[in-house]
Amino acid sequence: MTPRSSRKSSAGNDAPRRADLVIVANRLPVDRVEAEDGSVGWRRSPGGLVTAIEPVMRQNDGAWIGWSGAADDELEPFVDDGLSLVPVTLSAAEIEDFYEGFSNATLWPLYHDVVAKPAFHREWWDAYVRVNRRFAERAAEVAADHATVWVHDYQMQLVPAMLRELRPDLRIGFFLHIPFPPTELFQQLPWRRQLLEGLLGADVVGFQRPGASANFVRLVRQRVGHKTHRDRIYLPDGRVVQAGSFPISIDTAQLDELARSEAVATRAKEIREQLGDPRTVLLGVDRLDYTKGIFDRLRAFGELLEDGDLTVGETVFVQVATPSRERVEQYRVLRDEIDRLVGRLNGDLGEIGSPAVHYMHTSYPKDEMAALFRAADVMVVTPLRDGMNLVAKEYVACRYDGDGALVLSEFAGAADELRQAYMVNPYDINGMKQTILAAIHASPKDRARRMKAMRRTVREHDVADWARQFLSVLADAQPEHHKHLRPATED
Ligand code: GDG
Repeated sequence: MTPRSSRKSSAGNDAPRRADLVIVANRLPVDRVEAEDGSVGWRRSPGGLVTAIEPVMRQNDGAWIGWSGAADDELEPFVDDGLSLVPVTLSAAEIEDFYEGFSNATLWPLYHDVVAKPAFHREWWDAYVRVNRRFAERAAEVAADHATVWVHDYQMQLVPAMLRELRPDLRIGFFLHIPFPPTELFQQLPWRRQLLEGLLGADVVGFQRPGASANFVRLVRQRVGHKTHRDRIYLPDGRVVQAGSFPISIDTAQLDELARSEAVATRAKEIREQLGDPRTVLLGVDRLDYTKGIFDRLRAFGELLEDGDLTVGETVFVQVATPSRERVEQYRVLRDEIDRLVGRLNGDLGEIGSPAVHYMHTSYPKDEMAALFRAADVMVVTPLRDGMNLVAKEYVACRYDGDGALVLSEFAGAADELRQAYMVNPYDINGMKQTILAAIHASPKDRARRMKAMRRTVREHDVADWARQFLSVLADAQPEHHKHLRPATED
């Protein structure tokens, strides 16, 4: 991947001023890049979160607190392209216990319907508490009086309460990017009460879907014993915590523009040629994660070929699986399983020059992704459980031509909004096979009608809109002693 922009950091010289808006997330929004001359710079990581929050950060002297991604990185706060970044150091042992352990081998599977078995280890929990406290202390130092702090995701669930204890003057919001499980599953956690109390330090606790928000409120009532009314929680000290759903989105206009570019159009055409000009291109794009349903989706496709409903060469499946969490055991096992399945499908069903599945275990730049989206007749997004799934929305944003069909799991948050997709239950292989066939054989008119409606949805609700909505609900929370953020100005 070529760096989109790489700038030298100004470490040390530009310690951030105390900020009126502080973002707390596990990772900083930049990756370290080393130039050929050995000098170190930073490249903005791709991703909607930073794009969405950047304007309001700039308007409010915002600061972003997060980990650099490397072990034992002792970095001073620095300014990168006008954004104040405040690194938090993690030791190699903390990466193992807090990040790979409690975050990704306990919480991640538990919050995704236990599609893999969560592991519970007390030393992982201890590291989670320790690291959350470090983030909270950093936020307490950086936030100006009465500032707004927006805490993100499952790695940081104790930060709101820890921060409130240190700085009761702050307005604190929390947003969970992944699902929040039903009470029956959450109860398994030996530290269930501590996590709920951690979240209750926030004024607003946001989720992707209304069901997740309802799960949280119910759990607080049952486990912590607080009074609740609809999506409000009444704490004994008089504070009110507001829960709610804020479905995240993408930078629709930016993707639409990229997809329309000459370079992407040319590349999309080239991709189809390289695939042997098949009649139908099916595409999957996912982090290589067991929640994404890659295995069952490829199995369904293999059976369609075996049954004779589809023909190798005429129909191809392109699966991009971005490497992810490779040091976590369950991810290594999954990689082997997919490798074996793809090998079997291509060995049994492929022909010389025409493999059944084109499997790429790699990550691509944004413009290559846009070209793949444009080249694909059917996008297959079949997670077993997913907070939202941005890939589904990105596919829609790239199809300005009004063509293309989206096959979408009803267990992805995106299913609430992209209702005109071809919906599947990813556990039902026969149902998935039928729906994939229906998407392939749909009339251009039907595809265009569905795509038009879905495009309207992602145009009307983009990531900037998501950030605005969350921050405006947060701004209305407990107004009496808080400072108001300045809205982002349009430029
Ligand atoms: C979590 C939640 C929620 C993937 N491969 C490449 C690449 N990507 C980009 C996609 C998309 C993003 O990564 C993945 O986002 P998803 O939403 O699909 O999934 P998670 O990573 O699991 O994200 C999820 C999300 O947080 C936001 O709240 O929707 O439910 O699990 O943007 O395009 N981008 C590039 N090359 C790749 O190879 N450039």
